[in-house]
Amino acid sequence: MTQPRKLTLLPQIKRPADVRGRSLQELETLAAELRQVIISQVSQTGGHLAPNLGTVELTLALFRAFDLDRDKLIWDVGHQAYSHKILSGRLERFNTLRQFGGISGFPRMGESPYDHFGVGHSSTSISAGLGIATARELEGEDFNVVSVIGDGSLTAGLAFEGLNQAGELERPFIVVLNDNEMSISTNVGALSRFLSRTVSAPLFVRWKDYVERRLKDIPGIGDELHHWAKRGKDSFKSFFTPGMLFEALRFNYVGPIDGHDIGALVDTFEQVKRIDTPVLVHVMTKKGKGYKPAEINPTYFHGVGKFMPETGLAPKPAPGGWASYTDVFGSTLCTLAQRDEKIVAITAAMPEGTGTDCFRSRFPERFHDVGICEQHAVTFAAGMATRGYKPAVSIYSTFLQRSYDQIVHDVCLQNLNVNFFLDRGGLVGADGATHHGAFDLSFLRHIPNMVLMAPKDENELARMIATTFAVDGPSAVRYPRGTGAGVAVEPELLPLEVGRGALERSGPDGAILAIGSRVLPAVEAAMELAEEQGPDMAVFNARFVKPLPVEQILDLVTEHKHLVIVEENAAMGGFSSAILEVLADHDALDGLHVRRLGMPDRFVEHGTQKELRAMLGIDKNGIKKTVRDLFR
Ligand SMILES: Cc1ncc(C[n+]2csc(CCOP(=O)(O)OP(=O)(O)O)c2C)c(N)n1
Repeated sequence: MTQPRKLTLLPQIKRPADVRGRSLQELETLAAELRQVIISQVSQTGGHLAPNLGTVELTLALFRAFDLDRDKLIWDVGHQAYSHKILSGRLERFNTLRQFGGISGFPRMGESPYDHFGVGHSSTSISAGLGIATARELEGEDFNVVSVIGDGSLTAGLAFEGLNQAGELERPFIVVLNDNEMSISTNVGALSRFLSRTVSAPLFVRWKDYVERRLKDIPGIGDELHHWAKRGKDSFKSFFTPGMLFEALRFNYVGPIDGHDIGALVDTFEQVKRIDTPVLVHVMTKKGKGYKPAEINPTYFHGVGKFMPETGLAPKPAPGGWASYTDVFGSTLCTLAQRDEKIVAITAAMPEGTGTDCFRSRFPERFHDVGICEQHAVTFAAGMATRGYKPAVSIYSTFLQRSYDQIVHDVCLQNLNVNFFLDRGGLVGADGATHHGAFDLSFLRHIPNMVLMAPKDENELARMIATTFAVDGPSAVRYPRGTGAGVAVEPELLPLEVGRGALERSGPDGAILAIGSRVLPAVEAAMELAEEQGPDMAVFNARFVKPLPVEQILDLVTEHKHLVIVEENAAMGGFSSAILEVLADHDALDGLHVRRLGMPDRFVEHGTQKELRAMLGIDKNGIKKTVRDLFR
């Protein structure tokens, strides 16, 4: 990257209207300045880089062609909307991106009047946009609705459900397909092959150019024929291009258009906003555009931590850094799959994020990336399980929310041996409210047949993974984002006894009952309290949220009347609720003094995991404070 230049035009853009009327040259300058700001900011704080570099020109063209004080622009996932944020009055706050108290990494209603729909999870823009367009008709209003969606996000059923309804309703509605042939990794599936094959087919491109040129050359009638051929181009194209698919869904198809040619984009949007039926504009972009390291490795730079802008390299890791939970999961799964050929791995477009990329390399024939299709992933796994396979379904906690009915109806009701691995259980940090894994303990624990676990460290995670395959039925392990305590994984990978926890520490005054990522902070809290002559607390690691270690818990409360229960999940309906239910059912609540620590009944915003845990009082200091308060 060249030395940062002083921004000239960008600071003049205080609102979307300031982009309207700008010349092509000014738009090119704005594109360069946007890229400079985005690269510089993301290099300092981390964030989504490659998707945002790919949408700079697209965003400028949309802001130039549409009147965003009237028209509604809806982004999908929202991980490509940094230019949108900057151009809609957030340049000055952009240095607070994804930080505690700062602006979100995704569009958020409430953050700006130009964010018309909050996002973070994929494939919602078409349904949301169509809803807005439908409300517009009912109110007799007049504005354009533009939904932008990526080719990866288009693989989800939800996107097609939206297209299906839009085509039938025949309302004015513009969908922009931002096609970079990538999801986080290379996009997968037949649709993706269809989009890229037909667009780039050299035969089609040459044939189209040839026909157009020859028609023009015919003396006398050439121009007219050319005009008619152009008019018929949509139907002509539909035999060869993705237009075929979208026109079958009753969309007018326009494209493919070079998504980095601002002039062509502006012209196209100026035309399509006059069409009063659904239109799909197919735009080809390059992920990471304009920053070589991101163009070369768009998967790494999809969502990236701090890096050095000159080289794209990450700063040197601190010495002694240990493996992440994701890595432990990936390598343990591979070890177990080596021993048992019935184990297969399934991911929904996130091989790298879930750590299943190593499984992909070692057992390619047993690895399935199904696209951003969490619902399908679960029912697909259920189908494999009916034939004796042992699927490992690895999906971030927050995205598994999409699959609730499939887990209940297709897996648990039939008691199938499907094993769920929920990375990012609990607070995820900078991605914020849309991405925290706040609810998994609550939404999995009440489903019959499910076995549900959360590890305190890396070795316990590895043993829990082994336990899932030893259990003949559905099971789930949820584990946090990031690294653990640096505990070595024992090679035996012995399964745990189902429904049994472990007493981590004895203490006469009371008990802290903890699960997963909160066990070790609870132990530290108890040790420090004892050293400080405070209450001397036992710490019980439940390991299983379902089945709960009922006998052990009942034994604990015969000895201890002061309890603190702590989890990194919504306190409502989670681990502590489960314990209170058991105590009530056994008439064991009498004389107990209980405090529950967990995530509150409100959405938690972004910040570092450390900041958020401290804010919620579920870190070591928060646990100590609650224990002390309990004895006041
Ligand atoms: C339901 C859901 N599953 C998974 C993700 C994680 N995710 C974020 S962006 C992304 C890829 C999106 O691909 P595409 O729409 O083509 O956008 P691109 O990043 O290529 O610009 C994925 C899988 C998500 N945000 N939501």
